[in-house]
Amino acid sequence: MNKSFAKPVSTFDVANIRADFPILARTVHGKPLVFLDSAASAQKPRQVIDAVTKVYSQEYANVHRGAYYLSETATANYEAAREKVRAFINARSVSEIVFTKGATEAINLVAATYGRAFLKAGDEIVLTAVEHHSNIVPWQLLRDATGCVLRIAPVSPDGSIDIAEFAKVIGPKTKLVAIAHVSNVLGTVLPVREIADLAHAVGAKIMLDGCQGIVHRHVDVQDLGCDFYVFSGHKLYGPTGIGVLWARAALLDAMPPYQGGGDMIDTVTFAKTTWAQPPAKFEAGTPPIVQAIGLGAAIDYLNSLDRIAVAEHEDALLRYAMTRLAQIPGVRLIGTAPHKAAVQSFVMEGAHPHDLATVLDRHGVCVRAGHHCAQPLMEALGVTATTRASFGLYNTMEEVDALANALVRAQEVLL
Ligand code: C6P
Repeated sequence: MNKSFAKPVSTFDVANIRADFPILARTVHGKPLVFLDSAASAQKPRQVIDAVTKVYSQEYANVHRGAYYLSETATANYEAAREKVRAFINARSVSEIVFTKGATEAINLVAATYGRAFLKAGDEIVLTAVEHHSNIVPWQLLRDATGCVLRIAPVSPDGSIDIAEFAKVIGPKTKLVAIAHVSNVLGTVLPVREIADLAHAVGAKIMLDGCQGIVHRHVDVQDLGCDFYVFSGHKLYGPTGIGVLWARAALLDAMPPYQGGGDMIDTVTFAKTTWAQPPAKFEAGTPPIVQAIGLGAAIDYLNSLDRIAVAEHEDALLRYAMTRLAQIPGVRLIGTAPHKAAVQSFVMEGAHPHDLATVLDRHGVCVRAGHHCAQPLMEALGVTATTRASFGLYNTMEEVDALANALVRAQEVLL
């Protein structure tokens, strides 16, 4: 390693944190695991693994259906998880928290219910060029069904969203703005509060895709001024198969159900069915019980930490990574906006991102390569693919060094 790199010292006790994540102790291809793909899915702390094991081994039953002790316990734990989510994002009421199987399902829910009920031909939905496919395709399905129009706010070459450019695509026909809180490819933190004000000024609603945002930023849905906020549990150190849709109570009241089935009804006859109140109205069938409880455990875990120190640690990792990567000849950083969370894409001259990721893997370094489910963004940036390193609270400066060193070694192999 080049000794001239001044490695920042973090006061955050990352060694203690790492001890909570059993998988980080393993090796890959005989090398210590360097996991730099948390934006795709984060690793799980022992506290979450234990909570899930405890439910399955001692407290498991279906929820909202049984009059017996185990079912009542499972129901209480499931609903306690809802309250944990409510408090975590400062929603006004638990009835505003809908459990889904992930952010993707939550966005589809909003498009299929709010969208179909309240948008008509000619109405406009504003997205940005940085969106993940999960925040593009559901709106295209809605466009094809209703004749509404998609308008796209551009991304600047550094990966930022210019508020003046954004203002140009919002107008009297805008009914909905649906944007990422934080870009999964670039790490850009979008100016969501300002955009929410622009949306509301023309009477539009705003949905934030918080998949990456909730991991790296404190989220207060009331402060953000949004109308819908969605995220997935698995990126927040919780299990897969659980996501959250938060929406203002009045919106959930007005929206028709998404799916029909058990638990979402008030009364059913063959002639007519009436709906349960939200959130049950949107949770048809047996819900992801254990996954929701696991998400609650992940939130407990995060609440047990100094989240400001966590954010500072992640920001320090990002700054160090940006410095180290930028100093490797032939490496170009993709995404250098002033406001960024701990996600860094890059390209290496002469090396395909997939080949690079494969070589890095041989060094134990896990990164994602490809279009990152954001093909329109790749086109806007003039690249076909990038390699992406994304950092979680358990990553270390030494792992940034491991990435940089492996990249230099990869150059020797690939170029
Ligand atoms: N991005 C990534 O590697 P799901 O798959 O429903 O949990 O999340 C979809 C999604 C939506 N919006 C954003 C901003 C996201 O980052 C993701 C998931 C992962 O970047 C997997 S493609």
